[in-house]
Amino acid sequence: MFLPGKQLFNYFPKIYITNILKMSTAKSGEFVRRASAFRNHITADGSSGFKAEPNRYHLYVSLACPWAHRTLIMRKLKGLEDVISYTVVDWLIGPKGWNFTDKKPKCTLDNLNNAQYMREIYQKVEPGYSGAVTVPCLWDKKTSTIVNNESSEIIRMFNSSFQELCKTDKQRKLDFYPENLREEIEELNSWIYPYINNGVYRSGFATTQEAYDTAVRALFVHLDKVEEILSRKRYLTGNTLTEADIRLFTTLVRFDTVYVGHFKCNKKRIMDYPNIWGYVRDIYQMEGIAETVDQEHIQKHYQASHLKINPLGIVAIGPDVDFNSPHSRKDRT
Ligand SMILES: N[C@@H](CCC(=O)N[C@@H](CS)C(=O)NCC(=O)O)C(=O)O
Repeated sequence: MFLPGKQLFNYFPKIYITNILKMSTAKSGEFVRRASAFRNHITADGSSGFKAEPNRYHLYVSLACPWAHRTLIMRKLKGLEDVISYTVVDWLIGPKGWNFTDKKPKCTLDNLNNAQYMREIYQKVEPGYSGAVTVPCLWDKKTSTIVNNESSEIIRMFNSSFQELCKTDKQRKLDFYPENLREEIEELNSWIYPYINNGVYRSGFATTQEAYDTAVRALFVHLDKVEEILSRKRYLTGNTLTEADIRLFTTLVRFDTVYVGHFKCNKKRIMDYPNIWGYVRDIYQMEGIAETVDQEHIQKHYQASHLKINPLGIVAIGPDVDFNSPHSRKDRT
């Protein structure tokens, strides 16, 4: 069955495609991501109104989502598993957006707010809220509000505001945004975010050939740039992992299994870049990382939820990617 243009809209209930359409507003067919609405900060001393305290904050995440994945990785690396709890949404975005279920592996009901849909949580905080209902979403159990729903800010808070609460001394000392590398990290983020992290979405959600061509070409120009950097360094800034690597990793680990096919990012696979491919396995095999990666949620979410670009919602079988295969990057500086 082929359902072009209007027919597609008639065949599938409109609601299924509103999430994507809401984000894709530019006339040129270019995908535009909406800004996150909640931007408060947790601080160690509580001067912001949100003090870093054990068992006070809760994350709502999707295991499929690369932005939410960043927060789970930072939580793990900093040893905050007993400090920050989390709930995993259904991997399928249905008619009313993210929902909760306990009928699918690793998905959980919302035992905190007893919501059926994620949007209820946003609307509880802001009645009539009509902005983007996204994950990750950092919830404050003490004041019953959303602290922040912007992953780049949540990972910075986890990195530096919870120092007294990290599980081990070693984890407390880990700094993924160190003073001496900040300028370099910001420079990396400034092109990795638009051209790679968001670039895969800009390719996949483009609604004109021109918008797709522009996005996908820029994506591969910048992957080439990453490949060159990683031919010289173990991680993006040298021999230590930083937030720039965490932010890039969550896109790379989804690339061959989903973005190549579903988002038409198929000029090359990550496996075709020797240095990037080694780097992905290097990070994947670090302690605690593999358990944050769920390819079932990743593959099913994208392909079954984005019916505008995959109208029948059929989830592709592969490919088989062995993230545990040996890499030889340990001796790099
Ligand atoms: N800027 C946000 C983006 C988060 C985001 O877009 N999350 C997606 C999942 S990958 C989402 O929740 N989308 C919900 C929807 O499209 O309705 C961040 O980095 O935290």
